[in-house]
Amino acid sequence: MEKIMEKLIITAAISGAEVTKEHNPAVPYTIEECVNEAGLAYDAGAGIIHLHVREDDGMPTQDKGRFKAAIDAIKIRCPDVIIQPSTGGAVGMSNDERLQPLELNPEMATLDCGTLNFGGDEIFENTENTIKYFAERMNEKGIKPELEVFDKSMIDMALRLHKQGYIQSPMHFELVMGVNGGISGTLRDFIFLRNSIPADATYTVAGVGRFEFELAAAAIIDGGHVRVGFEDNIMISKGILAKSNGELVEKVVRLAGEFSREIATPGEARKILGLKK
Ligand code: KMH
Ligand code: ZN
Repeated sequence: MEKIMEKLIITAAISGAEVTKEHNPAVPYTIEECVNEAGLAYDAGAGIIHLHVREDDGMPTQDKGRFKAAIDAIKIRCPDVIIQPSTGGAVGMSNDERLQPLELNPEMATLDCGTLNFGGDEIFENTENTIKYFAERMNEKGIKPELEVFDKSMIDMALRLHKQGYIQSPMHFELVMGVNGGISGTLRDFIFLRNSIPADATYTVAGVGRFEFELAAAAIIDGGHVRVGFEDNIMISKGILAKSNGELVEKVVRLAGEFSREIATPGEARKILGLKK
């Protein structure tokens, strides 16, 4: 029997912690720039804003006050959008530093499910105990984790922690593919990952760099969900910088239209993901 496809949830990862204005001048640093980029992505069809924040000079921070300022301002511009703060932060931050945005009681937040090389000498560290600690903090507050996996082993870790009661069903995975140090962004590996998650789980795919739109198309066809944004990719097409996160979201909306996949509003995204609000 043919599976009924849910509407497509588009997440915009508007800034990240690694990409800078030197890579693309439209990468947002100030609160005003964040609001503008979130707003353009929302207008184009994004239901979720995956949020990292920075100081005005571009330095990544997990400061609770800075997150509050950004979230409050984004909510004025995009009243119903789902704001999903990062608990990954930037490489080298301590666990408690990374966890600060949870104090603001967001509906969702990322939960990174393993350690990986992050290019050069950088290691993005998430030990088993760190993942358990983060999951417990989210459970206490009823915050839905988006399970960020950069490799197949991280899906296995999430499934083990699910069995142990740290992570509840239905699980929602973020398949981040093409990071230097993680799984590749090939179609073969996409199929491998998506076939490795439970049948009642949902997923969003985030293809890094040139993989962004190929994997978006694959997820649109497969019934999955899509993340785009400057955190993952700064190009609208080969050699051409995207003018905004909104332009990246518009391209996903066009692709979805070609396959008659409707776009979920934030309210519909909440229902699909089982968010409480
Ligand atoms: N910036 C990376 C080290 C997340 O948002 O949870 C971690 C990251 C994952 O971006
Ligand atoms: Zn992130």
